[in-house]
Amino acid sequence: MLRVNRSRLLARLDDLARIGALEGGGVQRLAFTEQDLAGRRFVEHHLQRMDLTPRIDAIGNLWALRPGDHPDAAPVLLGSHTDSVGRAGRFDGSLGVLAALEVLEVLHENAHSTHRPVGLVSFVNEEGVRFMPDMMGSLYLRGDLDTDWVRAVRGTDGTTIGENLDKLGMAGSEDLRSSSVHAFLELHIEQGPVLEEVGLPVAVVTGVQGLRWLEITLKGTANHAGTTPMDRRQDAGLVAARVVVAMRECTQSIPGLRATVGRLVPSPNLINVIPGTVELTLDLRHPEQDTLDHAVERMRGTVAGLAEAEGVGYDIHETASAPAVQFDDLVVQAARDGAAALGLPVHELISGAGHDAQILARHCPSGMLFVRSRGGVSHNPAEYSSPEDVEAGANALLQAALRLAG
Ligand code: HGY
Ligand code: MN
Ligand code: MN
Repeated sequence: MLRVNRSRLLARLDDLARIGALEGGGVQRLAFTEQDLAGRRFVEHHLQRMDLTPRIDAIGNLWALRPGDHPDAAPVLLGSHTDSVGRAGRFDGSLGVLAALEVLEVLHENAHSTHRPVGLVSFVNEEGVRFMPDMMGSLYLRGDLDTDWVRAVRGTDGTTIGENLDKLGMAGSEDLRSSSVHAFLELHIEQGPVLEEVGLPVAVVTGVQGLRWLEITLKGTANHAGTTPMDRRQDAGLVAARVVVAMRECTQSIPGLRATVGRLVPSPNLINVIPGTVELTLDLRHPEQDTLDHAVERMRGTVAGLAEAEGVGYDIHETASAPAVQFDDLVVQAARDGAAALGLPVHELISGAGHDAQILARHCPSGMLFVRSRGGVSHNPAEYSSPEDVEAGANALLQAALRLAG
């Protein structure tokens, strides 16, 4: 039975973690930066070593196919993303792309033929922390976003994606949006506590919960902290604080809802000035789409009520919406069979984090495999999966891919 080369995969994870390595640990490869491009170039280099042709589309997605016996058969794609959040670990996204590369390497060095082409895809801007929405590369690849719209997106630093693509020379000329795909399978770290709790290394993911992001601007009146009477303030900071509390209370009345205010930026952010404006973000998630939509409507109303009570203006706009999905049984079963072939007991769960597979799922049969995360920690330099678990996950990916590719 074909097996991945564990030391090669671990060495590649080390190599990629050096690209964008931060002082004091962790990695930063924000989308559409030099580090992001260097990460993609690292993968391209290893594809070229196997005589596989990296194809880059207009916003920087990477795609490469290893031919199968039937070249006109729709390919099986494996992959994930190599962009990261601001101070990231070394596994989020990277594991899925490098495990996909490892699968291609094993097929290549064993001259193993498959019925269908097997390919690697590395999606640009999965994290969406600098340019929203997240999962942008897979949304684009599926035809949901057009090129000009993406190029015009302005990031948290004020620049547009187009400016960054052009400055870095990061865009390609391929158009992959009409390419048909037989199945997409993504290996990813769990980023949560479940596998550690059940004591298993690998999970078969049966779906992904829905996600909706709101960006809120509260508009009060900046004023003097000492001279402004308490009953004459339009304090955007007070409203922001009440919104955070209201979010938490909303989760207590809607079981399964996860709500996060990850970004909260007062302005002018000075000790003796009442905040004139506050920018904050709501990240709402739930496995059932209609419950998620209800929670979003409820939070919109709550923000409006809290702002009006303080005479504070507000703008609310949605920056991301990834629907809850159930993965296709074709891919879920291949993942189960792949793990079973290895004698690997697996747990089945729904993903709490958003993933490119969630977007691809409306384009082609898609699915995921998870690898255990120590302490359930992610989006943090302390993110860690053991060499044994990484190997088990990559072998399950290999075996599942062989079943899907025939
Ligand atoms: O936000 C997410 O769930 C993913 O990490 N982009
Ligand atoms: Mn990820
Ligand atoms: Mn992530």
